[in-house]
Formats: sequence, C-alpha cells, structure tokens
Amino acid sequence: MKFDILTIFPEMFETLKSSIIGKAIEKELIKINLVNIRDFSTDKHKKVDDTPYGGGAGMVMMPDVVYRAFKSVKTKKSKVIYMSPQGEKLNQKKVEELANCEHLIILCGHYEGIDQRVIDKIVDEEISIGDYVLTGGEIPAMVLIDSVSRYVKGVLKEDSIKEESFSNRTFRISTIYKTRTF
Ligand code: 4GM
Repeated sequence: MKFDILTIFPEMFETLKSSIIGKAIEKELIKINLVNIRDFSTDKHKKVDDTPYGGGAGMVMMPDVVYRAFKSVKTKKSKVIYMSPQGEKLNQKKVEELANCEHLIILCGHYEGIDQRVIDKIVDEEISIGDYVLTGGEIPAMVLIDSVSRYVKGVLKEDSIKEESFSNRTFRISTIYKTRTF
C-alpha cells in the first residue's frame, strides 16, 4: 500500500516512523512518500497561498501549485483524498474500504483551505476525522494512514501469526461499530 502525502509540513509526519507504522515502513509493507507542495511553487519566495478567487476573507492554497504537486505522483490507480472538516465522517467501515486501495494520495489543506477549483478537479473523496476544525489536514491524514495501515497484511503481529485473533479483533470492532450505529 502506497501513500503519497501532499503537504506544506512534511516534517510533521516524522512521528509516524515510530511505533507499529514505523515497523511497517521498515518491512516495506507500506510506503509513505512525502511531497512538499512548496517545492512546486514557481514564485521566487516559494509562495503557496493567495487571496481566494472571486473574493472572500483569508487565504487559500494556490490551485496551480497544488495541481503540479498532484501531477508529480498521480497514476491510473490513485485515489485522491482531501482531509476536510466538511468531508464524509471517517468510520471503521470507510477505513476498511480504503484499505482495498493500492495507492492513496492525501491532500492536506491549510489556511482557510485550498482553492475550490483544484479540489473539484483532482479530489475523489473528501474525508473528515470528526466535527471539529484543526489548523491543518496533517493530523487527520495521520489518523487515516494509521487506521488504514492496520488492515495491510503483516502490519499487525496477530495478523501474520494467528489468523484467529485477527477475526476476533475484527469482530470486536464490528460489534462496537454496530452498537454505535444502530
Ligand atoms: C478547512 C478546510 C480536516 C480547514 C480545509 C482539516 C479538521 C479536519 C482545513 C482544510 C482541518 C477534519 C484544515 N481540520 N475534521 N483543517 O478532518 O483542509
């Protein structure tokens, strides 16, 4: 499973290198490629934000810079996810569904967001980790990577050692999910 993360703060993802996710990267079960959006700015000051197209308060990430960053990693098999408080709420069922993807490109927004024109053009799914606003999409992206990676074969110990404990764990999760949903 490959993740390409489009972000202006790639260093925030260093924490993923510890713990179980770090082991999974070392074992090459998952690959996390960090793409610094700023590297795709053509401005001499490496500017990535601008006032919104058509007016409005605050700043948005410039569409052409985001688009170039996206084009640098896009393949036919990519699914593009935008972390946003307005997105579809992440739950275990969604996590399982995303774990079937071979390649996820995760776009992390900042400021007031990203210019809507590039969102409309490149994003397949808008996902939220909960009904609250954070300063950026990086922490939500890490939540998504962690939850999805657990489903990759070999990432969890019990997964590779004892198939039975895997199904027990899945059952426990689905029980919680059902209790909460119905
Ligand atoms: C506003 C619009 C995701 C803010 C787009 C991102 C919370 C979540 C941001 C954005 C975020 C969430 C950045 N805050 N609930 N902040 O998943 O990308």
